Amino acid sequence: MITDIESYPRDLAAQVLQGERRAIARILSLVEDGQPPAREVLANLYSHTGKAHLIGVTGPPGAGKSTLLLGLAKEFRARGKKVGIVAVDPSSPLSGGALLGDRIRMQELTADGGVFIRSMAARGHLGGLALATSDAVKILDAAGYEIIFIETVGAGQAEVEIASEAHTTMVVEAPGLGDEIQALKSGILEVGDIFVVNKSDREGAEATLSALRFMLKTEENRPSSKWQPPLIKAVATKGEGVLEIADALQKHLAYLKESGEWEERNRMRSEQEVMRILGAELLSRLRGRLEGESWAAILSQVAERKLDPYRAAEELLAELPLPSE
Ligand SMILES: Nc1nc2c(ncn2[C@@H]2O[C@H](COP(=O)(O)OP(=O)(O)OP(=O)(O)O)[C@@H](O)[C@H]2O)c(=O)[nH]1
Ligand SMILES: [Mg+2]
Repeated sequence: MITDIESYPRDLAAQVLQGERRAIARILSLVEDGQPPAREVLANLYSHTGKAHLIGVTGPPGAGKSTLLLGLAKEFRARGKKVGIVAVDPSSPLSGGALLGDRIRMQELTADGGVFIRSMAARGHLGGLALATSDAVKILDAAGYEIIFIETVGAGQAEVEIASEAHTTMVVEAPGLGDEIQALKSGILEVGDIFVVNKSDREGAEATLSALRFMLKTEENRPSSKWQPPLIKAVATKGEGVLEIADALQKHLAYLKESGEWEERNRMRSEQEVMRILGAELLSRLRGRLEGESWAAILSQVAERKLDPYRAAEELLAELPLPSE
């Protein structure tokens, strides 16, 4: 029982470090709601993070990402790893929307405590979903989950950003999504480390495979890296391809460590995170300084075309005690 308010964040952090599931769930909710004690707890956990292999999983809605992740979680359990899954604002949340069969499989998986699955929203988090997600990942990392999957839907800018937070990015495609593949070109192709064509039991799988293979061969789509992203065929519902994907993930981890990219990606992630927090904090403090009315007044002047947005930003910035440029 926790009674002392002062020591609450420390106690909660200690329980998370022990891997206590109820404490993990509690702090995850505090993070989502943007509750102040969350920062205290995170501060106590931070030095214990940095061990987990973070894997971003992205792709169009319904491609089979969640189904694939349940299979991968089971496979990595068999390989002796603890697995965390964070589903970011999913259109079909793992808990509520998942099919009955999936729910039963989920319960089997999480029963021994070796798998932790959580859907994230960002109800009150200052920095939005991206920051809430990286907080959630840190919590699971500190709690001893060695492999953490971060599932995002789509291939837009936000998803690319969240995916690039990870050490390894896995792109899951499915047949019959020709237009999606075109959209892939614009971002995810550059950040993808492993490509999966799921639903290979469906018509059109070969066409999707060769389209992707062709795009991956086109050198200008890829950054200069020694890693050649594998393209793997899968049928998540039958567990086909899961072994190959698990092997590819472990191979990529080994590559990152050997090449020094592990440290490089970690440094980049830390920098991005601090910048995000700084941006969110500055904005929130600025809003706190201004009367609600003057903020609204300036914004309506912009809407009425009486003030241009750059000058509006200048006027708002003038409220902060910073030397202006
Ligand atoms: N035929 C076939 N169906 C599959 C396969 N993998 C998944 N499905 C089905 O496709 C549907 C969507 O699967 P999910 O795993 O929820 O897909 P998702 O990408 O996580 O979906 P969102 O999170 O909503 O974007 C479910 O009905 C799955 O049973 C597959 O390999 N073959
Ligand atoms: Mg899903």
